[in-house]
Amino acid sequence: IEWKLVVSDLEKFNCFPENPAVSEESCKQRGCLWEQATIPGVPTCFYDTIPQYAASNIQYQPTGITMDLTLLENSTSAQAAAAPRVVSDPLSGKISSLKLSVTYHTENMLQVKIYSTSKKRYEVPVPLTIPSPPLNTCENCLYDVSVKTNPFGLQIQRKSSGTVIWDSQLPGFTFSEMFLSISTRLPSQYIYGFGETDHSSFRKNMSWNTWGMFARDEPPSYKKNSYGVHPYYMALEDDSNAHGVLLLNSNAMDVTLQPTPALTYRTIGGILDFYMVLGPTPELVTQQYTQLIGRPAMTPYWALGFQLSRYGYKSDAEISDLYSAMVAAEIPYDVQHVDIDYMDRKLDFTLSPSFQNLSVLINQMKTKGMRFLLTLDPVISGNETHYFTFTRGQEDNVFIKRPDSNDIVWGKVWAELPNVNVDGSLDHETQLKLYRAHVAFPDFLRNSTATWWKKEIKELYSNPQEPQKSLKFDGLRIDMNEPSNFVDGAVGGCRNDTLNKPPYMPDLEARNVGLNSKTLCMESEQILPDGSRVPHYDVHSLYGWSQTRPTYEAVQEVTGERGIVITRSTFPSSGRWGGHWLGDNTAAWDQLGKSIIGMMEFSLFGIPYTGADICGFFGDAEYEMCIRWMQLGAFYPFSRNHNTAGTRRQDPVAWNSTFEEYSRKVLRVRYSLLPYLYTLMHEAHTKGSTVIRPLLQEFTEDNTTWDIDYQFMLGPAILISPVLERVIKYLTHLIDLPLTISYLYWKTLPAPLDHINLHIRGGYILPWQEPGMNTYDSRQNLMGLTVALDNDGKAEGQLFWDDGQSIGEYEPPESLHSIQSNFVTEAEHVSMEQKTSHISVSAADKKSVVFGELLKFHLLIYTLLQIVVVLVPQSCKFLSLTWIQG
Ligand code: MIG
Repeated sequence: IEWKLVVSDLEKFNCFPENPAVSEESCKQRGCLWEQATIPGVPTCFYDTIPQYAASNIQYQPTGITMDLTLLENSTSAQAAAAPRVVSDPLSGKISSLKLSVTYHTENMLQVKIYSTSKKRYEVPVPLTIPSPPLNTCENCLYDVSVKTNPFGLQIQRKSSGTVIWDSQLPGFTFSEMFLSISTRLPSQYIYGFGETDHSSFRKNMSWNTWGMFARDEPPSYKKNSYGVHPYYMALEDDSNAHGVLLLNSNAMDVTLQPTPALTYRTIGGILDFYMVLGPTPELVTQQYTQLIGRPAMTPYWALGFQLSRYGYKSDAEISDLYSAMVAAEIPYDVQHVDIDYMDRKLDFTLSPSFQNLSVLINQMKTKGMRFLLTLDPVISGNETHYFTFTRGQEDNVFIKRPDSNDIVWGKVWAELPNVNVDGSLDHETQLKLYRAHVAFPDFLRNSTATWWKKEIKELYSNPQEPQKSLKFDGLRIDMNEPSNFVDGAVGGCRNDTLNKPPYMPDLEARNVGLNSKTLCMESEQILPDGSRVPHYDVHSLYGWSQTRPTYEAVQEVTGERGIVITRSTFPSSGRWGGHWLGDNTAAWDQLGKSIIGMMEFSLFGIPYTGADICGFFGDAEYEMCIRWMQLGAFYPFSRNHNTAGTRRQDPVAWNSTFEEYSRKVLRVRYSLLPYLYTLMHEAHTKGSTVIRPLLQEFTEDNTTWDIDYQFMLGPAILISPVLERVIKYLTHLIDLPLTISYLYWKTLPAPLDHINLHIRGGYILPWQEPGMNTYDSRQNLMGLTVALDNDGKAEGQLFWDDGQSIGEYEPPESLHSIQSNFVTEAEHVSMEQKTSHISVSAADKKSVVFGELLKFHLLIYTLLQIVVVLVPQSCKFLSLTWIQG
């Protein structure tokens, strides 16, 4: 008789994640159960239920719990731990005594930290904002935590509903030197987040899917880990409450989602440090999450203008022609980018002979109100003779070196050798050999590096030797900061197999090569701000994060203005200093929809200033697709048309007059809505609210919105329904549209090629302004409010207005305060602390509303009202108010 333990598929937790085709023998050797699976993805080798750690010394305090976790002597894994390490089993070598602490930080936020006491392990150096003073009682907390001892696990419950949002009383909890794993049950099938990876839907597919996270120069493509790392998800509970969970860990990891519903984290270093926020609404979840990781940077007004870029501009003259053509076609645009083309042989802080007039061009365009963004790569060539950027970096000891040595870890990226004639027809390998320079990677975790980097940026802006070469940029784009490397590891190879090919290799693109694939050797030494030395293995995914802050500070220091930084690689809290473009997408129809999902995810990650390369980066864009993309991209917070070298031009003046007309039309809509968008960015900065808003954030009660990712909202009041497919003249899917959006609502919406469907939600007042050629112009124009009443005849809205570019408190000018206080008499409330004027129109009596002494008007129910406000150019004073009905 053979005894068989019956475990239902849903209760199987993978015991052999490194090999889905594991043999029965190897599985059993590890002490796990084996059964052939019929459903794809269900693990064949899974844990039994024998507990591996026991909790003891459990101390309950008013604001937390502490306990010891001890590896059980008789557990199979303990035997494995004692046994010699066979085939470098990642599950062997468990740490026998751990500590677990639960800290109730606020009524809606708690931390669960599992760490080792015997040996200090690496912890993520990202500063978080823990609200102080600490709680002294958790009576009003939204959550309850209980400890299960046999088997050990934690349960976290939402008090109000009793829903268990976290339950780790599951097999497989492992804490060893280079493999940490924990599983939890989830309260529902509605999980959002985890990045940066290309997802085909906003809601995560729960059918046994694994996603890897490790920063990598990898164009978005299904399931591949790309540029940034965000081990964060938001969950919707079945009754519409929402919560968020961050695993603060920067090591390479993967996460498996299974329909139980449950998830498993597997990371290969650091500790297990979770932060949970309890909402209970999705908007509150993001607000609480950004309170913890830091609120997003305030964008200048111009950064919300349309932007043009491409890789492969041949000269400054080409950009100058483009600008003239845009002006002639009267298409609004604010920001011109220059890619690495402006550099001499792609060396940071140098100027190409073909761009000798760039500085003149920048200065000229700026007199017309335009703005400029330059690209910088992190790497610095070591093959030059008089290249101060490198020599000063050497003097200041900023470059990453091999451990315990003075040898720079050399890589190869774009930078070219001196005196080579670049022949673009050569293949990548030959190019690498023949003309790519050896480059060093600055270690941005060191303060000395930040100081050096700022100085180099300053000289780019104000060139001391050749002042006529100074480039008066307004912001910087930092690329290749995963960091990307064209050789795996280093020139000359890596020297530490354990770190580059760890016992457990997460489900990553690097899987077949090693973690050093397309980046640095994992043993490369980095120095934390506290002076401690860590291998690149631990901090790899923080590289882009660590570059963003010094770059942003440099932009502000040299320009004296608010400025922006756009970074390719991000980590939780990057939004405090930068925005993010969604990377190297493709000129293909399926990418339009994916860009919406990408933006929604970065909304959750606290990085609202995002957008994809409009019309696609790789490949030649097609006419109709590019029009549809211009229409969609006109509602990206970061709205930029950009493509790669060698592809056909796709900017609005590259096609024909119809293309120009349609681009003008939709960009004029964007520009007219900029006061609203700017107010949203300010709310994101001060309150952490989302800008690109999935419908579920606003209509959480209606669970049909929980799966919608082909339409999105801009803040609470505008719904955007783009055309995402070829030759669709009518959208039919708006049947799902929540009924509260009442204006311009039909079941099917005509969608001819010149048209994108927008809805204004009843109950909201939108500030608007006549569009101009750029925001410098538009800000001088007439301003107004569009009032869309709800069914009770009420509407409310907000406007944040300041000079749009100063660093600091972002306060509206005095005059605006005083004028707006006139509204207070009848407005419901105006919150001056928030520096936001809250104009609330109350027309419950359906008669008249008096705005101070300035304005009297009747609100007609079910009518869109336009209130026209005239601003005196520059000074932001209201001159007079009139209103136009209908
Ligand atoms: O290996 O600077 O994502 O926007 O145009 C490609 C050249 C390097 C990648 C960026 C892209 C940029 C390109 N860069």
